[in-house]
Amino acid sequence: MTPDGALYLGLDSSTQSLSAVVLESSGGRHRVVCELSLPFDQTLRHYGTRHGVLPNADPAVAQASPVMWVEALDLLFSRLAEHKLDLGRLTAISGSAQQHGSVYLNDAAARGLETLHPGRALPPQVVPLLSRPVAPIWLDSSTRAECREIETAVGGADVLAQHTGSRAFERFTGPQIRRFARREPAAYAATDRIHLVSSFLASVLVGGHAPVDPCDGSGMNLLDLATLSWWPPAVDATAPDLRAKLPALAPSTAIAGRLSPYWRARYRLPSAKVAVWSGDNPSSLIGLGLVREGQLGVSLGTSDTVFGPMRAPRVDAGGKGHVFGAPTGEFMGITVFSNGSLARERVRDSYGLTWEGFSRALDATPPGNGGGLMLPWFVPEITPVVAAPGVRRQGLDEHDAAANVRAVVEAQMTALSLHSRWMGVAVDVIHVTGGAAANRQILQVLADVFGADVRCLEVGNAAALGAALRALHADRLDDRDPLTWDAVVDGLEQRTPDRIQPIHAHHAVYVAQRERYGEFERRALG
Ligand code: ADP
Ligand code: XUL
Repeated sequence: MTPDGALYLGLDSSTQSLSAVVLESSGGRHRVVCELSLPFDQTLRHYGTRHGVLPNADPAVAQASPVMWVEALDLLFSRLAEHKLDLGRLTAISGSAQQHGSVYLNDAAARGLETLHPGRALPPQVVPLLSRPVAPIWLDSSTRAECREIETAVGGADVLAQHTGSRAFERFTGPQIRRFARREPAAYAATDRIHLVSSFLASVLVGGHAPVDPCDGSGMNLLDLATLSWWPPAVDATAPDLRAKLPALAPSTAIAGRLSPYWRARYRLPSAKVAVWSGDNPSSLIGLGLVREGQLGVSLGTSDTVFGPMRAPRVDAGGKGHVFGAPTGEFMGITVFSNGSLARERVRDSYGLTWEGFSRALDATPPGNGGGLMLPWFVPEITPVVAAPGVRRQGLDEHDAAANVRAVVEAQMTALSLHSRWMGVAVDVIHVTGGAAANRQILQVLADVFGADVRCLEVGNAAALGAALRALHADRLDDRDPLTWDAVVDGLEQRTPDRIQPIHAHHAVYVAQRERYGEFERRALG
C-alpha cells in the first residue's frame, strides 16, 4: 500500500509545450495538486521555434531541437521546486511525448547521461551526446519516397500494416530514419542509439538509455504488434545496421530506473522511480479514463486525433488509421489530422479575431453553414494524405469571416467522424482533451456532428495526467501491490460530470452534410 500523501509526477513534452501534473494519492483516491505548463516559443525564445517547430524553407520538413526539450525539462523542475509541494514525497514519475519524433545519440551518450554534472546547465552537457542536432517530428512529410521503398521491400503496404499496425506514413520514425541514413550517412554511422522523444527524455531522467514502450514504438513502422518486438523485415528494409541502434523495448507499466544523481542533487529530490514513458495519445487514453473497447476520445491539440481502446489489433483496411499499443497492454485505434489547432488559428488570424470572436462567429452562424464547405488543408494533411497543401472552398465566400470560422470547425469535426468509422465504435460519449477543448462552441459542433455527448476533463492536459496515473500504476505494480486500470482511473477525484449534449435537429443536418463533405473531399483528391 502506498503511504498516504505519495506524490506522482506526470510530464508531457508535446509539440508546443512541456507540461506537468502532480497527483497526490491518499486512501486509494488521488487528486491533482499542481499543474504547470511551459510553452516553448515564449519560454525558450532563443531556439526561435514557431509553435514548437524550427523554421525551415521546405514546407515538408518539420524539425525541433532535442536540446530545447531538455532545457525545458530542467526549467520545469526548477519551477516545480518553487511550488509549495513537499517533493520529498515524490514517489514515481512518468511522461508522455509527441509521437514519432526521433533523437540521434552517439556512443558517448550512455556515459554522458550517467555523469551529468548537477552544478552545470543541461544543454551544453547534452549537445556533445547528439549525432544529429535536430529531431524530425510528426509534422514532417518529407519521406514519401522512403515510405514506398520500405513498403515494397517488406511485400507491400498491407503486409507492413498487418505487422506494424500502419502502412508507411511520412512522419513515422522508420521512414524518417531511412531518409537520414541516406542523406547524412556519416552522421548516421556515428549514431549509436535512436530514441523516440519519449524514451530520450526518460533517458535524461534516469541517467542512461531508457526503453521504448510498445505504444509509442508502434508509431515507428518497425514494431511487430503480434510479438511486441522489433520486426526484422521492416528493420532491414529501413536502414543499414539499424537493429543495433534501436533501444530496448519494455511495457509502459515497467520501471525504467530511478531519478539520476543530476536531478536529485540539483533539485534536492528523492530517488523517485521513473516509469517508462509513452506517446501522448496512448497517455491521453489513460488520462481520459478510456480503458475499455467502445469508448472514444478526441484530442484537439496541435494535431486533432480521434482514438479508442481495442482488445485486439484490427488494422484499418482503408489505410488511413493506425493501431498502436495501449498502456493497458491491449491496443488502440487512432486517426490523426495535422490541420488541427494550427488551421483553426490560421482562420482566426486571417480575419483578425480572438478566440472569443471565433466563438461568437460560431454562435452567429447556423449548423450546416448554409451549404458552405471548406477543406482546411493549410499544411500538408495526414488524413487524407494531401502533400501539396491548399484550402478549398465550396459555396463559401472567402470574405465572410463568420462563415469561414464555421466552415473550418465543421470540416474538422466531420473529418474526425468520417475517418474514425473504421474503428467500428458505436459512440454515445466522447471524451475530449487538448487546448481547443476550452472552447464550448467547438465542442457543441463536435457533439452535434457525432450525435453524442461530449465530456470534458477538469484537468487541462490529459496526456500529462495519464502519465501521472501511469506512474502510480507502475509504482504499485513494482511494489507487488497492483491496482487495476479501473481503480487507477476511477480513483481520480477530478472527473467532472460536465457534459455537452447534442442537439438532435443539428445532428440531422450534419448526417446529410457528411455525405456532401465526403464527396467534396473525394473530388479534391482526384
Ligand atoms: P499540444 O499539446 O499539441 O502542444 P495543446 O493541446 O496545448 O497543444 O493545444 C494548443 C492549442 O490550443 C493552441 O495552438 C491553440 O490554437 C488552441 N487553443 C487554446 N485556447 C483555445 C480556445 N479558446 N479555442 C480554440 N483553441 C484554443
Ligand atoms: C500521432 C501524431 C500526433 C503527435 C502529436 O500519430 O502524429 O498526434 O503525437 O501530438
